[in-house]
Amino acid sequence: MQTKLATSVGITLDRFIKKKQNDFAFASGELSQLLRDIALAGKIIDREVNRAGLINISGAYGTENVQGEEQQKLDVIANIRFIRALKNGGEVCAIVSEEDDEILDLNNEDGRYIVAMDPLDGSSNIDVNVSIGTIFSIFRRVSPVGSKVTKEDVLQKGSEQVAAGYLLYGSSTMLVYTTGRGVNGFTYDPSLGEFFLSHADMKIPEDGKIYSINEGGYRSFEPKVQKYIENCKDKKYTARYIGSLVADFHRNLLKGGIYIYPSTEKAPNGKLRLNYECNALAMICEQAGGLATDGEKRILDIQPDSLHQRVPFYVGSKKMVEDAMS
Ligand code: AHM
Ligand code: MG
Repeated sequence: MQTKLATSVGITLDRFIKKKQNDFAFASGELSQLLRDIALAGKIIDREVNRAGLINISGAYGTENVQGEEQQKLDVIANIRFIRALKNGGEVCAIVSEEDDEILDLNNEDGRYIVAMDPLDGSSNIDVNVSIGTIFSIFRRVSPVGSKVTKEDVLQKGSEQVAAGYLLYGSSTMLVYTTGRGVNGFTYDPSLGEFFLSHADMKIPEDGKIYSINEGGYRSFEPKVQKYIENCKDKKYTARYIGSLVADFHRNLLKGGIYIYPSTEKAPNGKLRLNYECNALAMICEQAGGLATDGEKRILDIQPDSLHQRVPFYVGSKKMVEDAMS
């Protein structure tokens, strides 16, 4: 495994970003600042997530509290926090979010970047105190700076991402990201309010023994998926499924495994969204040496045609994804 805790403790995310700034093709410092904005939003969400257990005291989200104020759901709060952090940062001109039907035009025509995000994924796990995550993709706009944001800006292929990452709110909170030169993971120390480099240059094991799929849908999967599951059982692989994409992905990234959300009878394109769930994890996985496909095509090569488009998703260790495809 690639964990390099001993050598890395002490490097904060800020220092790391600064050190790596010259790696960027456009080293103006804006992308570095944007990554810092995301980390800040992550810290704020971490705080909210850790208070979620107080829900029974302060009133359930979505209901009124004792003062008669509306309690907002945690995923809505996360969305608001992220948008605010990105707006205040000033580098972003538009956001695509799972929480919003339309493109969020920040009316910042000087912003060079587009962010696609799922501010709080796996939110059905909040009430049961199970890990959840934030997923983000960063693109450079294709339209000229100083003009209105266009649909082409926000509907870019995953291969155009300049950076992508996720935050995992688990037993520790982690930020894992790539700018196309490998993957690095940072663990949050809440007592210091800092992320520290804990997983330098992450690599996914080439092969693995964990398969992650909601097997409850078995009868509605295509025969090829059913066959692959049977194959996993024949090989006595381990089944692990949290139902929280970031957590399932992160475990497989560290230990070696495959995550599958296939097409089903009810959902022929699967459940997960290309623009703000699959693209980011596909880029991270490839950068760590793994693969990501929709069953036929490389995820990063799919041209999106709508904001909330869904795709079947097979992601993980290279050999396992290749096996599943054959
Ligand atoms: P969400 O964006 O509504 O939270 O749904 C996405 C989540 C993923 O985190 C998870 O992998 C998947 O849905 C689980 O779906 P299912 O319950 O169908 O297995
Ligand atoms: Mg989601």
